[in-house]
Amino acid sequence: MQKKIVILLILIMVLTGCTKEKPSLNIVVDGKVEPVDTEIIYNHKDAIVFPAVVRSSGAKPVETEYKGIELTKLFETLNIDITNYSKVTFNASDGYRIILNVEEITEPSNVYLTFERDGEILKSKKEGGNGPFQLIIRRDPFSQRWVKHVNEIILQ
Ligand SMILES: Nc1nc2c(c(=O)[nH]1)N[C@H]1C(S)=C(S)[C@@H](COP(=O)(O)O)O[C@H]1N2
Ligand SMILES: [Mo]
Repeated sequence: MQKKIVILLILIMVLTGCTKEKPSLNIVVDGKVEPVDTEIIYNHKDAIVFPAVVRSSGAKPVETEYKGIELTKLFETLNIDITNYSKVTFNASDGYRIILNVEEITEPSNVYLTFERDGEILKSKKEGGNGPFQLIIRRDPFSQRWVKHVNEIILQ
């Protein structure tokens, strides 16, 4: 009887472990797909917390705090010189996509890749969240271009 319970518990642990996807992000530079070590994002020394007003359809605007890394700083860490490019495409796992000019990204304190909201790691789409990574454009008060579930960044 006890043995059965132990086996059942192990089975549950294995199954839940398998269904929980690891956050992933790819950067495409010069046509080459480079997976980003997500620990670089989570542990970045320049990650900051900033206030943001979230406007989600069918809900009142909510004042929140996001934590994230300014995109220019992430590119610096990855040794990518963004000034060699003109456009950056952000793709999300649900097919959503936006394209930004490099000038908009290099505007100081504007474009952030975020991973925490109000002190909690962003949940994936599957878990009902906006994450695991969400692009936030702080100078864009309407959040159409705040890309939820970003999983690919293409430099062109
Ligand atoms: N991945 C993804 N990001 C997205 C969207 C989307 O459909 N998918 N919708 C955009 C729009 S139009 C708005 S207003 C905000 C908020 O979307 P929500 O109302 O679905 O929360 O997210 C933006 N980012
Ligand atoms: Mo929207």
